[in-house]
Amino acid sequence: MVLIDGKATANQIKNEIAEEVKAITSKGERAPHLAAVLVGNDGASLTYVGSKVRSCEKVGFDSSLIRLPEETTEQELLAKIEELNQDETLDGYIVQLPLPKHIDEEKVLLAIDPKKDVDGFHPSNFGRMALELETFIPATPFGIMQLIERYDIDTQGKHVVVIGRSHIVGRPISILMSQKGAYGNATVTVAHSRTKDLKALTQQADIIVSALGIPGFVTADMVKEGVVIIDVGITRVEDASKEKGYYITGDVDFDSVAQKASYITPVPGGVGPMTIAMLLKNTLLARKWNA
Ligand code: BQF
Repeated sequence: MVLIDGKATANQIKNEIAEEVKAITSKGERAPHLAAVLVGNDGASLTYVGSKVRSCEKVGFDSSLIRLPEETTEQELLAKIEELNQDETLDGYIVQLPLPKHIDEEKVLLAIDPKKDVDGFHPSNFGRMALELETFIPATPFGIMQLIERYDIDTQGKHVVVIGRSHIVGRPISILMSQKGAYGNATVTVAHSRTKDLKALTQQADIIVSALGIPGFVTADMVKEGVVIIDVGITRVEDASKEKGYYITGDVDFDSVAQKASYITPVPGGVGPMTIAMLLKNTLLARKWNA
């Protein structure tokens, strides 16, 4: 069994990005600049944007964290987005999800200039991805593809079962893995809450990508010997004995499934850190494409 070390791979990618930043700034050009908009005070969201900002500093990017109060109206947020679209010192930005319930997420994503949409969530970027045009690939699926590539996992003609059809993970990874290419050409099944007999599907799977958010959902009896496991689930479980008052865990019953797997990603330290690294990668691409 090979443990896929997302943390080490993400650090390697960050080091590669830092080298590119040095090459840019040594020419006298400004460093890439990423901004993040956070509406409200959700604890997990604060953690996520915090690590995005810290990662920017680590690779030599400029970063801006724009915090807006929970009560911010949709109109006020759209005005801020218009401002960011016009800001020529900014290469890319993200709006941290989820947004408060009184704000229409779809409207907000549509307002982001696709050229600055480093999360790749704008419909035109999603469409470009589906059509294999140059674009920003959403950070989590981009990170999964990088792990598959850097661990040289064979996907040709393999059966991939994706559990979950979210716009951010399940749907895009299903598209990417079925595309032509060295780390594509897979046959992909997208399973979801209405899927009948999921176990019969996962038992057939060469590769399982689980993006569900239910701890321990994928158990050893559901997988075959030699399976590749990509665990995208991130659930916070309250635990007073932990320093932070919680621990994070994935969708996969790691200890039992690892015994049958050829490759497996841990949680934490698997796909999560890659998400941050690929956001930086997209910002560097924005810097290049918009120059
Ligand atoms: C790790 C996210 C759900 C909803 C909105 C490292 C992250 C997570 C885990 C991280 C996520 C999840 C992010 C680990 C960003 C991934 O060591 O396992 C990093 O920061 N993520 C987000 O910005 O918004 C989310 C999940």
